[in-house]
Amino acid sequence: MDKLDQLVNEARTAFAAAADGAALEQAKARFLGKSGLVTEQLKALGGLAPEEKRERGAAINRAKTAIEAALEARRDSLRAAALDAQLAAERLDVTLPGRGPAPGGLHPVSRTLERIERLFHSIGFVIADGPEIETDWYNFTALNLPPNHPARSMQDTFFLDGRDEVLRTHTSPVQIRAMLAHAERHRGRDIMPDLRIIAPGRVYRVDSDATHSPMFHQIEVLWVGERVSFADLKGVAVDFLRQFFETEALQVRFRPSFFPFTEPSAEIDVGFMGGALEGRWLEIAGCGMVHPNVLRCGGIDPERHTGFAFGFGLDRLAMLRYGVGDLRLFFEGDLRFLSQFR
Ligand code: 2U9
Repeated sequence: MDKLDQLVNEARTAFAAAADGAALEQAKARFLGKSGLVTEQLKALGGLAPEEKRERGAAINRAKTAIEAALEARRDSLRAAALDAQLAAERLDVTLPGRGPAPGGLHPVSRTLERIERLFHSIGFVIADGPEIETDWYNFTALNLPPNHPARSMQDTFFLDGRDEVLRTHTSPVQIRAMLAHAERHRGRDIMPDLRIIAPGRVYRVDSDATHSPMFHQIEVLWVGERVSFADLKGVAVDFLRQFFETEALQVRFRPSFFPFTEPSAEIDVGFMGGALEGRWLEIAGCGMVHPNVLRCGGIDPERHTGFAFGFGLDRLAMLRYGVGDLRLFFEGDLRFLSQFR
């Protein structure tokens, strides 16, 4: 075989062996580059006679054209292979159904709150709210916790730097505000209608573990009127708890306790008959008759009116209702947890 034919064959083989663009460009340099094999042939023309030089030159140019054609063909086939690979990798099944927006749902604590609000609304209670940043007076003093009173340390408080304000540690200040507004509305009249409110909302305490969060939700229930008694408190609380847990078989007990804002005071425990919690008493709420000092701070005459109050943690009720063991799950925003409540 002629030397030039051999060169063309070698180039074809080298181009075919190049697996990608970079390898192909290297092979090209070996044949067509400045010091490549074809250029070497052209340089060797110098020593030939004119007639021979023309013939040899034409033959080298034919060989060069053939090598260039082989190079272009290989470039095309590598480009086509790369495109095929990309198309295979990015393959789309356009017949698949679309993803669409994920359906949302109410947070389990919100669902529990809505349920409780409906229950109390059905027996004539109105929902009240107020600020989460409270003055020391509304959060403590008006609730029978004067400055330097030892019971103030029962609640670990977030104080606001350099101000006479705190993040409210309970929703009780809402009730003080509601009593003051109610008393003002009916001032000078012979009769003050009963005040029946529930105060749900966020409260804050320096506390954090599986059953305590620095922010949690409380609901407090208040009924003020003439001759409101502990028997009314028991009736409303027991009725509410049986409706909430959807069982008439729920046992409820009142254990004497102490709170500065109520006198007498009690803890409310519930006992389940049947189910996973059978045989256990769970502390569920605190309660009592509103302390006369507290009524007075709310503008209500304790000689004429009495009231009961009870308070409980909304998150704790939601945990019991949905069987959630760690309070922190409610506040982490993890959709794997939350989507179970849709
Ligand atoms: C006014 C007067 C009295 C509300 C009450 C409790 C007892 C109580 C806790 C239960 C669990 C708070 O969420 S918790 O940590 N609450 O023990 N709450 S009596 O008494 C009031 C409220 C407002 C004007």
